[in-house]
Amino acid sequence: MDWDSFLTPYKQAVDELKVKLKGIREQYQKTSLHTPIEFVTGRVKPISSILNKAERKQIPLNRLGEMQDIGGVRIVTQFVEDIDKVIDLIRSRTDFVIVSERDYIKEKKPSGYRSYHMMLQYPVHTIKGRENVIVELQIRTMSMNFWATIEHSLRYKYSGEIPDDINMRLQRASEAAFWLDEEMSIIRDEVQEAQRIITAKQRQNRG
Ligand code: 0O2
Repeated sequence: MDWDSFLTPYKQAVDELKVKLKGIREQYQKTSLHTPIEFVTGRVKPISSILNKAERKQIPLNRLGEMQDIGGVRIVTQFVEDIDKVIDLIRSRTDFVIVSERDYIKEKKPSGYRSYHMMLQYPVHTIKGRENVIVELQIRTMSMNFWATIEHSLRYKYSGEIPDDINMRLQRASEAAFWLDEEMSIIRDEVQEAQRIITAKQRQNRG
């Protein structure tokens, strides 16, 4: 298996998408608008993880292109409402095709995992010509990301067999993360409302 030539288009796709998505954030930062993108990360799945997953999902090596998260990009937002804004921004793009979407926020995974996933078919131009690769875009809040990052490293530590008591605590932590997202949105709405009242009063006093 020539891993280098197999993974090169994925690396290019991830790198290009990161630049483009960070560009959106920078454009927002130049305005007075709230930026729906807090930060962007991306990675190409390590070969050992590709092989593990291929074995788990019984994908033969000559069909690895079917694995949809070899290239992965993540957008992390401050608020849950920002996720819808980001989804709209992604849907309006013409430089890639959205192949499928999975809403693990409306329906969280049994583990407690919440995130919005979009599978993008992204064209890269290599010296061998144009090639379409699938990149998994994950969109989640900072709170969802906090939970998923810790749960992911625990799952790795316990080789996928997380003890029942830890699993239960992770479920509770997932509910706490959900509550935190809701609370932060309410606080933001109240601050914005207070700001509107203050601005309106200032205008009245001036006029
Ligand atoms: P990595 O590279 O280590 O992040 P499935 O078999 O249904 O669980 P599938 O069909 O491959 O997974 O697709 P799905 O559900 O979109 O999951 C792909 C990626 O989503 C995972 O990659 C994780 O990054 C994330 N994810 C999905 N479920 C969970 C979860 O319960 N907890 C956490 N922390 N992340 C999750 P990998 O395979 O873990 O690889």
